[in-house]
Amino acid sequence: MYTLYSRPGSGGFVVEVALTMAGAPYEIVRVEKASPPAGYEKLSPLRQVPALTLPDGRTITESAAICLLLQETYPQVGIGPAAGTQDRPEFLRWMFFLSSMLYPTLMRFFFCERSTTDARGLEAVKQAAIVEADRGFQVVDEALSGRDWLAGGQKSIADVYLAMLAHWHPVADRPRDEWTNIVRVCEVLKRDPLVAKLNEVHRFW
Ligand SMILES: N[C@@H](CCC(=O)N[C@@H](CS)C(=O)NCC(=O)O)C(=O)O
Repeated sequence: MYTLYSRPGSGGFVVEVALTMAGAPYEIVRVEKASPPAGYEKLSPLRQVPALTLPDGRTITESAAICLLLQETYPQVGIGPAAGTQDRPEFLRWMFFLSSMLYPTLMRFFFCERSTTDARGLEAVKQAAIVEADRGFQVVDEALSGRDWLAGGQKSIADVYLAMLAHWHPVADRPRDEWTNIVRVCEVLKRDPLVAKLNEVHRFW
């Protein structure tokens, strides 16, 4: 049994999609931002979600690492291309681009007070975060030009990860209209029954 620490609208969404694709047994512990469970920092030192307790009792954080681990554990369910296959390098590239470039840039907007000691500088931090996030989304949008999915010919958890991040965009709460390729991928994912079902709780769209 896996235990997923999460809350609606958070990065726990992409892990929940991966666990559900895998058909893995899991329970969800809801972690409120303002009041995480006592001792939660022992599981997630930054007190962030998602965190995943594995069947052997260890807990790991980092959404991309968790998704890659689930892909390795359940290689046949379409979470992503397996190690050694043609599409694996792109899968890894985009998983890390999303988690190491776009995710923290978006969080810089929402937690702007962590990026300056100058209270008068908060708005500038937010505006710079939007510009930088837009730069990242533009890169992804161009990469999707002429192709259906981020990693090769098949949908993967990287596409779900992208849709989640795109709906955190602080200006529109959705991908900007000009990112037509990202919008297209999101529209297809919205019709995916599994993604749509989990979105009923997470409400990204
Ligand atoms: N690098 C982490 C980032 C996780 C993260 O920033 N989670 C947000 C929710 S989407 C959070 O819990 N923020 C609360 C905080 O940072 O205090 C990951 O990829 O899992």
